[in-house]
Amino acid sequence: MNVQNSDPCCASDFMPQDELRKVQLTRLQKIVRHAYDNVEFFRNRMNENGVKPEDIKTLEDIQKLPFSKKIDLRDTYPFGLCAVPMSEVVRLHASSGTTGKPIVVAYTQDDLDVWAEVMKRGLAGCGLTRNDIVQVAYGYGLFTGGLGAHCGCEALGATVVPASVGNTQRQVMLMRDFGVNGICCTPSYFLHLIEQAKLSGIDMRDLPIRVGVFGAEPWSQGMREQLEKGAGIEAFDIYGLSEIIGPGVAIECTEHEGMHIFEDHFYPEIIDPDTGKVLPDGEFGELVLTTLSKYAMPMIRYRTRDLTRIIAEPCKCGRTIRRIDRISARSDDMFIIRGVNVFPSQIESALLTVPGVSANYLIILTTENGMDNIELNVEISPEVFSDQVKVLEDLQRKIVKAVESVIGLRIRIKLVAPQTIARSEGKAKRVLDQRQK
Ligand code: DLL
Repeated sequence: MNVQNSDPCCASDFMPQDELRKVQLTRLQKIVRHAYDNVEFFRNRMNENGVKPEDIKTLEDIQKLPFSKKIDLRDTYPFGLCAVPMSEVVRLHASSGTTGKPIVVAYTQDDLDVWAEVMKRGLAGCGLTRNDIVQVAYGYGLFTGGLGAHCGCEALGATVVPASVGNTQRQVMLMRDFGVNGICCTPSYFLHLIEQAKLSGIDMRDLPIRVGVFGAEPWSQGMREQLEKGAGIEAFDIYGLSEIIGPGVAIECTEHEGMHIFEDHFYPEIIDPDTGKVLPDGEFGELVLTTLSKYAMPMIRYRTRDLTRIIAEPCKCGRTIRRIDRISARSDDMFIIRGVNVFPSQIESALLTVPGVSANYLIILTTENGMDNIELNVEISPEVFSDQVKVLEDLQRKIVKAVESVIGLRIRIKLVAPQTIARSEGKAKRVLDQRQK
């Protein structure tokens, strides 16, 4: 049975736009009132900006509200942004963060139901059904990836294999022995699974797996091709962040032309990251999200730091909810080398246009004679590695050229032996910053 047609919760994906806008406005007014009445931080910020919940009369009025940022979650650690008594909170998650304290997020049972609903709608849109067996290889625990995907699979009625991360050989064995059809994990971890399977004599293309739901980190079109070809699957991009709910804020459909954002629960805006000005649909900028139906920890105009654009044109799949483009980068991932702004994701997309190169790479930043320097370490396949020097030099030259054409800088490339760059089980570490601060 087709879940999209039979399930009323998936019908929200196809709601007429004017109806959707009405739902959004009602929910926005309610959540702004809830945040104002119950969270001192939001009340103070709104008072400082001279705006009250009753000033939200149209969706455009959202622009009167102040932004919130990650630092606000840090400053109010752990429960300062909670809008309900702890007796209503049934789950906590946390995002590790690279420095200092983690940020904590809380959910009521209704919030968890919304999360499971959006994940279910998303997985159904990837063509998964209750007849599928889905392995969840995102980390379970404080990270939202594992449990978020897990509850979505259960809501869909699929059979979940809660493998979590790690023990790669066992993951491959489970995939083979259980006849797994779908997998949820980071794209870099799936690449690792394909490699490990190959080392133990298993070709993933021979297994029943047909759908991969990959997210939690940026990944390029080149990476998609490697995953799809390497495992004989269809790969779907899924986006989300702990502060908003976890995975399931937006996800691709089978058209693969951007990710449908579950607008009835998360209200998107794109702003110019420097001025804070709201940009029209279609223009690239920073994604700002407002949770419309999350009550334990509502987020009002949360600046995600993720760079993308809204695609408002109707999708061929018939869903009326708008799309966001692939997350091209996080504004705080950017580094400046010799005066040029560079994003790791630009390097990945350039690198993977070169045939014979794997998506295992590491960008190393150092300081040489007081100047910032960049070196790209690229792992190559065993066949290429044993080739003549001339072949390797040729490959190196091609990479230099491909990267230069995208970032405008000639950078040093080092080809390294197979299996020498550390694999990650969760989000891949693409940049090693050894610069003297
Ligand atoms: O990574 C939630 C998640 C889990 C999403 C599993 C998808 C799948 P955080 O640890 O809070 O939550 O990290 C959120 O990861 O702001 C983006 O910068 C990045 N990110 C998440 N999904 C994508 C994606 C989870 N599909 C941060 N493409 C976000 C690019 C992504 N970046």
